[in-house]
Amino acid sequence: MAGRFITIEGGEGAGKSTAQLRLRATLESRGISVVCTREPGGTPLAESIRQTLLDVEGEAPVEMAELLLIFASRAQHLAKVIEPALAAGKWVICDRFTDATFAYQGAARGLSNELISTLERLVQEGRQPDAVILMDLQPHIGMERAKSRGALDRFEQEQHHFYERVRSGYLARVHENPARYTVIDAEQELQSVYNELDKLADRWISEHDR
Ligand code: T5A
Repeated sequence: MAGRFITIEGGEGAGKSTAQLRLRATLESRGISVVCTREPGGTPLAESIRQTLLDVEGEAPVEMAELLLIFASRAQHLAKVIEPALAAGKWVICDRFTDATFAYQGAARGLSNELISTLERLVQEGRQPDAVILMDLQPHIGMERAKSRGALDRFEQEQHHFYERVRSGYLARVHENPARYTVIDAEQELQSVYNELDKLADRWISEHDR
């Protein structure tokens, strides 16, 4: 049976990695083989691109270079990790994917959706997530969480309005295609978030078994 491709999205410190760990534990406890990965990153080459993108010391890429680096890392990640895992029947849970590109490079940096869609078609060749979870919260709450963890990366040093545009960009995508997304209120206490994730995992498993 083919695998399932699930992506987790949201602003800085929204709880994506925490949600990924919970989903993994829940799915594995039901006997599902899970691969957890992230973007940018997921392979040695893609992780080195991630380093370049997040580095606060080096030369900052211009918007177009940033976009192309993200899609270069995505091409590598798809070919080396995501597609082989899905072909082997595994469930792939990816911390961020192309919705992040529309939110960050599109809505926040101002590059056009048309340009991003063109690269999406070229690089992904039709591959889309089977489900997207959006961890939604007010940006200042996410930034407080991110700051409490230590040094901030290049994206975490943007101004407040940048994160507001990221959030609006995500919510606009949900509005355009609600069936694709499950929006989770990421301001809730962690146990409530876990309860929602567990219910979601149950639903996916029953859909998959049909
Ligand atoms: N990027 C990425 C683009 O610009 N374009 C793209 O196409 C892609 C793919 C790095 C950057 O890359 C950019 C955007 C990003 O800035 P990243 O490392 O995935 O991507 O981004 P971050 O958001 O910085 O990841 P974080 O690891 O900081 O945040 P998470 O994973 O959302 O949050 P998490 O789970 O680590 O939680 C943060 C803290 O909050 C606590 C956790 O315990 C942790 O301490 N927490 C909660 N506390 C209270 N209540 C809750 N409900 C909580 N949930 C979590």
